[in-house]
Amino acid sequence: MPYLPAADSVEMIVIGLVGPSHNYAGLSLGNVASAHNAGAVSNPRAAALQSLDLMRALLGQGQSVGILLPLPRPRLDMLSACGFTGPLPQQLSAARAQAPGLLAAVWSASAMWAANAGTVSPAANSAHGRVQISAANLMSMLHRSLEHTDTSARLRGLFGPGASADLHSALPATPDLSDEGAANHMSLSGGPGQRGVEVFVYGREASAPHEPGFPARQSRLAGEVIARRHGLDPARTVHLRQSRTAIDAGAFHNDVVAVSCLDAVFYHEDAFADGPEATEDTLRAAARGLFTPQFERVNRADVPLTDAIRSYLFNSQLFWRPGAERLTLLVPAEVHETASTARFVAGLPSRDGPIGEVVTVDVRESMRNGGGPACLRLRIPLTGAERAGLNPGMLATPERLTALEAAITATYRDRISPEDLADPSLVDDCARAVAALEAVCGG
Ligand code: SUG
Repeated sequence: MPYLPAADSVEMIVIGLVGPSHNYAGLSLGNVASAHNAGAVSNPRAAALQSLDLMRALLGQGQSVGILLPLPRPRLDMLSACGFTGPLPQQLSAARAQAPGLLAAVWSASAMWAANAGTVSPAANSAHGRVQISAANLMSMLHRSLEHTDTSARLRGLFGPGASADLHSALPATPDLSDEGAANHMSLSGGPGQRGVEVFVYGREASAPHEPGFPARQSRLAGEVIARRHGLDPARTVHLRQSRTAIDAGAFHNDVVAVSCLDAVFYHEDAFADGPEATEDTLRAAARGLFTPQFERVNRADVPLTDAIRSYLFNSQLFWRPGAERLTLLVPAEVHETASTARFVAGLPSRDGPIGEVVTVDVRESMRNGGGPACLRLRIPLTGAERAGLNPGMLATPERLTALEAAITATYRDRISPEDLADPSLVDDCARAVAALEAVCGG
């Protein structure tokens, strides 16, 4: 049976367009790819063109695609606030000599990972009767904590003046309220736009002593606060803890080991602290009377956790093509380069599960920073009327993507090395590139 959308609901997939300062600074402790590629030379032009290819692939699958433009970088105001003042060349070279991590943070193009832009609750789940979006404070990493003000402005631009969603600002930036957005959130339902269950995934309790191992970024309290603010029904809201095993293996976000769409959860058996049986029971109980969740659970005997994290099997996009009976999994090309995950996806459509089709994309530049297809997107469920109110310039069409491609080819550099972050001419180049993109999309 195909899924039945309520109120002509469609899911808009907002894709982060990689910015012109994309680089490999190794800023994210606990993110294995970020650490591994620290200091490598990036190719921002190739990275941005890969985001356009991702958008084209989704359009080709009948999806509605929104564009999240890159943020202006570097944040020179932040350098000044940290005492690096004076003429630009001096400001940059002093920061490079005295605080290279801070310099890299103000240049980071990390806003490309739209899954961390915020947490989205469908209108059907909210007592407020409108789509709810809370910007994420991303306070656990300095470079990411600089995103939410500008990202919020981009989201307001997407919705336009008569916004059909409630856009909430980020929670106060304190460890007890550390929030990573949709990367640690799953929204389950029996069909697009239908009332469902929201799952917040946390790595630690607020104010608990720091555990040894990689940082647990999300606090439980942050999920509880967002659920309350979004007007969610506590009986249909679940808080799950990430397993320490998954975090220490490199699952710095839950979406590295689990992804969901509609009634389906595709996940690794080591993802959650409660273990797979109890986790599935919890989700079934929360969904009772609304829908029956389907689970595509991957056992470590078939795919060891290290292979899942190296290949980013679960950081795939899982979506529904209108009219289809089963879901489509859009995987990063790296999935085919690890034997266990290649074998698993080859056999996936013939399993009797919720996923009927696998398609592949190349987002290698983002992957080398630890950002796969699921990281690059934020899903926003909207009715047809809500979608009609969006700023049309921010919606992907073949023509707009062609215009963006021309702007990227004309303005983006094709290499950035760590030394380039002290180059004043890169400041101008990046400003020109972002302005060219804004001109295509109307700001
Ligand atoms: O926060 N990488 C990002 C990757 C975010 C992926 N998003 C999701 N899982 N939804 C992060 O760790 C790397 C930056 C650097 O190495 O320069 C970085 O920020």
